[in-house]
Amino acid sequence: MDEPQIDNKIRKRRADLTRFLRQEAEAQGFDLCRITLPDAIPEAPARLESFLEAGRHGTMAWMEETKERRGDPRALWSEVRSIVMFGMNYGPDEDPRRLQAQPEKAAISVYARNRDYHDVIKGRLKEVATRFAARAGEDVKVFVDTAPVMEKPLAASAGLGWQGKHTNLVSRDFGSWLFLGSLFTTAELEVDEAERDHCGSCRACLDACPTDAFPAPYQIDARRCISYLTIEHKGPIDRAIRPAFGNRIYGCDDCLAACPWNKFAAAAREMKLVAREDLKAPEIALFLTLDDPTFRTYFSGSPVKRIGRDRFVRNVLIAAGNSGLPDLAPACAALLTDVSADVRGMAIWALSRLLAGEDFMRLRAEHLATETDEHVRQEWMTES
Ligand code: B12
Repeated sequence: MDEPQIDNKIRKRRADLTRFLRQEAEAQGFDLCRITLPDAIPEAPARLESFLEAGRHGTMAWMEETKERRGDPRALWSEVRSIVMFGMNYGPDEDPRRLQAQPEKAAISVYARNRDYHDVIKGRLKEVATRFAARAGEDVKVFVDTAPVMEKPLAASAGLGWQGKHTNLVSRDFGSWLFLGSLFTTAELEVDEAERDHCGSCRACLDACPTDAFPAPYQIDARRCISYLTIEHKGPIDRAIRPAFGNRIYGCDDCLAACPWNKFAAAAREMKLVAREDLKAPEIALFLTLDDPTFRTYFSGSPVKRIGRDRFVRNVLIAAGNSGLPDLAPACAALLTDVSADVRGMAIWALSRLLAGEDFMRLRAEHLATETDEHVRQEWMTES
């Protein structure tokens, strides 16, 4: 065969494999599937480095530990030749911010209202990967969220959308409600074009953040993000920021929900990731009574289960404290003797906001003398 014939053969194989891949992605229910190259995000390592240097990752030490691999897909897998990025729309039925007007309810962010999306997406990606590997005779690896892969810049370079000012990927068709996943392969595929930024002068997401977590457009300080504080952060939460949580007990959707591009998500949506009815607007009162076994049963298969009962109840107590509902006080008081210091500490804070001064002081007189944890003692002392 002469040179042009070889070129044609290679081009045809690339086109065939790419078409096959897109068909498989569609069959598995992915809304977007586009391809980029491993060297397509040259600016990402330096941006990741400055994020880490500023300490904006908080206690997520794994981000620092994996930064070389995270910043460069070839450092993660040297043989990778193409990266396929997948997007799945999870747009909600209604604006999740509406729940904020109901102080007796607890707000769980939209992505966590059903099965763990890691499991859902990984299962589907594995299906695509198995069929693709068999067809192409090439190696593949699939990643969702937890691997050291910078999914957002890669998705932007593949043209799924662009990184919005809230730093997440925004799509013209699905707005800000997209989960991402990736397939790395040794196969050569047809590469797609990057999408350009369509945020313009809009700053709705930045202004919507209840805790001012964006030091600048396109940059986040995770340490101030309610998503980080309720999910990733262990231990006590800074007192000054607690009131801004409102009734958000797991994650936060405000920056996503404010995005004007979401109007297309509603139009494009098929009901794929349906929320569990009992997680759409659950009662704070119910969650205050969860012990470890009931928590595990209630959140079986849900991403919420990952944070464990103690951190979860800590978050629920913040919502109780913010509710202004004295009816919740007895359930909070029952947690003053909880085995978890985080729970006891936050129960004190909630009660300081729900009870009259003298009632609070009575509880303090009852519990402070026997309290041994330094943080919890501080909670009692600060409220005096
Ligand atoms: C760590 C992490 C978090 C942290 C930190 C968030 C963050 N923005 O990094 C916390 C716990 C706060 C978090 C929260 C959430 N997360 Co999260 N998270 C991740 C994770 C594991 C890594 C992200 C990362 O690498 N961060 C490091 C920083 C440095 O990277 P970056 O955000 O891309 O930073 C870029 C910008 O700063 C940018 N930049 C800097 N300067 C400038 C200037 C210009 C002009 C431009 C254009 C860009 C730019 O360059 C950097 C590199 O690209 C990814 C999964 C993954 N493996 O990628 C999911 C992921 C980003 N999370 C996701 C989701 C859904 C959420 C939440 C919505 C969950 C919720 N409802 O509570 C919130 C959203 C909060 C927010 N606004 O980001 C999705 C986002 C999907 C999407 N459409 O983009 C991902 C991709 C998971 C997934 N597989 O679907 N998350």
